[in-house]
Parts: sequence; C-alpha cells; structure tokens
Amino acid sequence: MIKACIFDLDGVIVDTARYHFLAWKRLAAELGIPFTEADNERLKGVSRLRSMEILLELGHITMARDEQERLANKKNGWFVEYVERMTPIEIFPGVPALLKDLRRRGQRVGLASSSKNAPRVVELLGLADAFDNMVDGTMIVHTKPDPEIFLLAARKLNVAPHQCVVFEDAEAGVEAALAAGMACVGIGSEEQLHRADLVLPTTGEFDPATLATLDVRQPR
Ligand code: G16
Ligand code: MG
Repeated sequence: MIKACIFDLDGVIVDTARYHFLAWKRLAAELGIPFTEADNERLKGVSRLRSMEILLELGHITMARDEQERLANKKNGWFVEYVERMTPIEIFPGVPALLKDLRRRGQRVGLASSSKNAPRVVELLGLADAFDNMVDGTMIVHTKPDPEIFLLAARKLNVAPHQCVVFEDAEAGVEAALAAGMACVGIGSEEQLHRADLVLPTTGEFDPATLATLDVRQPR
C-alpha cells in the first residue's frame, strides 16, 4: 500500500524550473555557448555544480574548478533574484488542494528537492505546513539520478521505499525514484519521462484514487 507521496519542487510544485533555465541561459550566453530548452532537460534535477559541468560539456569548454564554482554562484544570484519576486500565485493550479487531499486520505507528504534554495522557495510560497517533511540539496551528497535524496525522504517520513510514490519532472529524478525502489509519477512529456509508472501533463491532474493502481510493486 502506498503510504507516502514525495514531491520534487522545481517543475512539480512551482515553475522555478523556468527560472533555472533562464539563469543558465544567461550564463551560457556570457560564455558563448548555444543553449536550448532541450539542452536544459539534462540540467533538471541535478545539483548546481553538476549542471555547471554539463553546460561546459555542451560548449566543449574546460575550466578550473574554482572558476566553475564562481560562475555557478553567479547563476545562482540571478536565480535567487527571480525567485525573490515569486508569490503563491505561481504555485501550479490544483497543487495545494492535492496536498491537502492526500493528507486527508492519511498519506504522509514529503518534499525532496535537489535545490539548496528549496526552503526559501517553500517559505515564499507559504507551503511549509503542507509537507510532513522536507529534504533539500544541503542534506545530500549524491545528486539525482542517485536515489539518496528519496531514500532519505522516506526514512524521515518513516515509510519503506516501496510504499512511496515520487512526483518528478526530470529524467534524472525519475531514474532516482526507480533506483530507490519507489513508484513514480512523471510530470511533463510522456516521451521524456516514459520510464515513470504514469505520466501526467501537470501535477494538479493527479487523481488520488490512482494511488491504489500504483501499488502493484514488490520491493524493487
Ligand atoms: C532543482 C532543479 C535543478 C537545479 C537543482 C539545484 O532540483 O531541478 O535544475 O540545478 O535543483 O538547485 P540550486 O542551484 O538552487 O541548489 P529539483 O530536485 O527541485 O527539481
Ligand atoms: Mg524538478
């Protein structure tokens, strides 16, 4: 039986994925690297420094580690500027009602975001009370697709991995959920996220009655 729902933040609860893209695109332009939304898919869900490495790979550029860190921090400054202007209106439609409904049905509800900015984003959105527990990028060593973040979230929620379903918009996140032995609902395109158990265009469309159908899995 599914006992916990674990949500990614960027691209699942709110469209901060858009702000990550805009900030990386701005940095790419400074570096003379062509950077499209398709390229950006590889950056979704992975850590800031891993994203930096991927961007440099795309541009066939090598760079010292401290310079990479400086540029990644620069990108983060832009991202934070965008984020600080955010209001609860930017929460995806139907998400607050869904989180409440899941809890009413006795589900534990957790957040697992690779972002070190996740606590601030959740605060700005007024969603802190919507989650039983939160795991963010400051609490993990290995970034998605490593399962660490979801296993930690399950442990904090006091639920076994195979009793969890993860909501994810990133390919790396879907891989991480599967590697954790969890069910996964992909949010976005079927083509990109076909490895998920179910793919929906938006989070708000999830019908909690579907939880029972996700519960077919033995521990993976
Ligand atoms: C998010 C984004 C990633 C971003 C990562 C790190 O993960 O999807 O694109 O690179 O966080 O963010 P920051 O630079 O703010 O620490 P998630 O797991 O919420 O999708
Ligand atoms: Mg995401």
